[in-house]
Amino acid sequence: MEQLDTLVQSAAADFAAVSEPAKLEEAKARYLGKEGSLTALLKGLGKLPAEERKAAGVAINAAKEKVEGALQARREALRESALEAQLAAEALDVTLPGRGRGLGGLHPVTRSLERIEQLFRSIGFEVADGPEIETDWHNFTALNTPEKHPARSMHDTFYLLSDDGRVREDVLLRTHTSPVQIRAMLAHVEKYKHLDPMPEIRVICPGRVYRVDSDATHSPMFHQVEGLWVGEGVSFADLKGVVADFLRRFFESDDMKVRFRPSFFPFTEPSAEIDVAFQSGPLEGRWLEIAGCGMVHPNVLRFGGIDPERYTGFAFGMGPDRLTMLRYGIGDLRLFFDGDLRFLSQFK
Ligand code: 2U9
Repeated sequence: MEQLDTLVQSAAADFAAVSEPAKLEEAKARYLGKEGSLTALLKGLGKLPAEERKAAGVAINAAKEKVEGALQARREALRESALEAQLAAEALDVTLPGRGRGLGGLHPVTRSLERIEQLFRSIGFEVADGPEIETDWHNFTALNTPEKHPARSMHDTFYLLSDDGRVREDVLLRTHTSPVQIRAMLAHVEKYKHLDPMPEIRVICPGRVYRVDSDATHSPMFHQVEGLWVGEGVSFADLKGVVADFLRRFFESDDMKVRFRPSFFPFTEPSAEIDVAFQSGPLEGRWLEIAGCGMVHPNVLRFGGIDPERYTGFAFGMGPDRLTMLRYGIGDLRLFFDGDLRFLSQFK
């Protein structure tokens, strides 16, 4: 009997000592398994003298029941503590503040475009847009670009395909936003043909343009803003004033130097490149080419339905991608179009 009490105590202690269900089952086997000590005692009953057998059987079975009871109690205790641990691990603190969705922001080039539009609106310009798929007439012919000009080649311009898969020569992805200005002139003339003199045209055309070109400073899709001011007596002096004033306001740099260098474009005559030099900062003193401009060529005015003997106008074109790179000190144009949030989120 004493031996049985010790065995029951030892089993209870073994069960209490384990904290994993698998180990508990191993401990159980040591007492109740095929080779277990209680099982061995039960097997040995047959060898006892008949008069002892009954009492011993009762005692061993009582001990077995106690061991089984202790085992069951430990199983339940382990199951409960596992459940408690799980509940504690999965607990939600509903009083914590929400994580929120994170605020988006405007793309740096969009910010520049909005800034450019705002600055030109402040001096009486309207903002116009037009199709990105253009006709060869609006994109080249009306802009005085000769039939064999290299800009028209498939090397430089994306042409569209016809239904039978052949390259069409009359429809293309616009290579500049100039066709929007042609459309603006034609619409303006149509609208005001009964007025003499015709009201002035003052318009800027921001948007996406496409050329066959791709490296660190060229992307097959990029942005342009072109401007046009047509009226009686509009001169190159007006052009210089408007553009230089715009650039100084855009870069928030009153003392920025601006110079006009003679150049050539088919759609303007005379034509000029516009360079700027900052008086401070990392690019201090270096002349940077930033835009092109000129007096609208008489042929182009005529294509727009305007009499070049009576009206004159100036036009300019610039790349907001490049303006944005300069404004923020960005070295690689491709960062604008990769969609990498590590770059973009800096502009929020
Ligand atoms: C009409 C008449 C004239 C627009 C012009 C430029 C000069 C020019 C480039 C600057 C950098 C394009 O973005 S860029 O790659 N543009 O140099 N653009 S004059 O002249 C026009 C436009 C429309 C009807």
